[in-house]
Amino acid sequence: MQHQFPKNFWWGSASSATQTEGAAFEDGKGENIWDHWYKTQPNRFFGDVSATDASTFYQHYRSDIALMKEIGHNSFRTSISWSRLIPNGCGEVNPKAVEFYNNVIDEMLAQGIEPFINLFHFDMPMAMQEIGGWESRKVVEAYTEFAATCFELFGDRVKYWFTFNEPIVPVEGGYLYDFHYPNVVDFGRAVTVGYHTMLAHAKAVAKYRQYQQKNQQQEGQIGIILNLTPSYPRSQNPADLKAANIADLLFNRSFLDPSVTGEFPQGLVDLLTEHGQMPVCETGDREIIAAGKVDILGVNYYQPRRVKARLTAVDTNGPFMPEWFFENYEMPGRKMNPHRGWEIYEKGIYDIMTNLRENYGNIPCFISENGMGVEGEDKFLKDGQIQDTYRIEFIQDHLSWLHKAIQEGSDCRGYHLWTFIDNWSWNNAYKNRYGFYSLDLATQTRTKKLSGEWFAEVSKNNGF
Ligand code: BGP
Repeated sequence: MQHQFPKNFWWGSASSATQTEGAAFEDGKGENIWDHWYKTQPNRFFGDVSATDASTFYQHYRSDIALMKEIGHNSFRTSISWSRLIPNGCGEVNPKAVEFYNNVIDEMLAQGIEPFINLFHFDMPMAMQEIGGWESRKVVEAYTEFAATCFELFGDRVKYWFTFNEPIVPVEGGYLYDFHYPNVVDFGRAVTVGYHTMLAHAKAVAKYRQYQQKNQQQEGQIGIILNLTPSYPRSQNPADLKAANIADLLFNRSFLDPSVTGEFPQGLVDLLTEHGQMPVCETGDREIIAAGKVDILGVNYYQPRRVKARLTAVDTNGPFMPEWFFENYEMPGRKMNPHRGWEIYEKGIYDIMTNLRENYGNIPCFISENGMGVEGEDKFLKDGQIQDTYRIEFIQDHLSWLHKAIQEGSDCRGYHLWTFIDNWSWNNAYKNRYGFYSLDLATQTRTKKLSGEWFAEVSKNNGF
């Protein structure tokens, strides 16, 4: 065995409620922004496919959990749909949802699979969006109550909680780059959304601390899941370094620093102040954020961000955007995933771990998403099975770098692939397939890919 991982390493995968449950309009679930947006603009979704039916986890959770076990999962992350649990975002709790999530959690535990539960994966209840979404402090309060409700209902069994998955993505998608509802392009509003998300995170952490005290639950942990895409400068030229530093401040450190150290980076505050983009901060916010430090960090990593100093002058008539400070850089000869159009840079995972070890007190962490999307994966079908050797290689190469980081002292406790069964993915719907199991959309049949068989061995041997 070349790569032996630490004892009790978490082997599993990740998904989210909206992307897997389906039953979007059943059993009292309220509408979320995805249900709403699809109704108004179905063409914004690949193949006009909505999340309404997703991959039917709502019906098939029991057999799906058995499939997890079959390929060696000892842990699995999904989320609780806010609009399923509390259809209007605040107020009444939906008993059918309580029953469903109880069943899922109990079944996972019965199968020896540790549930990792996330509270927000891009799926704002529509009733909350209508009153301003993350631009509104009322929504921050509603989310905090939703989180507290989840701790009360499920905290006796769930020991790993996460407040948000990739909180920067709704900021980018919904308020800067037009790939999430509400399709706003406004930097100031984007900053407010990010700031309020961070407040909501910290308030949920505070609720969990209260819950722990009240119930003497010492062993539970709460964290956040961040997509820590490293920003690599084109060169060591000071202008390129500055460009990379600003991209890092805006897209990584905006959430990483407050989650781990309890404070926003001064460089970010200076940048926003200089450009008149600071959000409205209220008295007491700083203390709330300082108390929101996490126990554990989930790290999502798919591809690096490469940037260079801008080559052209900014058009000051256009909206103020992050790209005023940098341009994306296409490094010649970069290794690509030709099936998804993303760069593959395995060492990125090691660089993230090193950064966390050296600059963030070696916070306990795990890889909460990593994976390889493949469009048209059917072309690799042979004898009824997807022969995804490219995915095995992809995982192996990333795990090798992760292993090296662990050997050098990084406190990384697990690896979750995105994803378990090919699932629905926001704008891309079923375009890119990521799962250990392939999904036949017409029949909902799940079939183990070669990577699923391979992963079962890795988990059994705790390495490869
Ligand atoms: C991550 C998200 C997941 C999933 C994944 C794949 O950023 O957390 O929810 O969507 O990306 O994305 P895609 O299908 O667009 O390749």
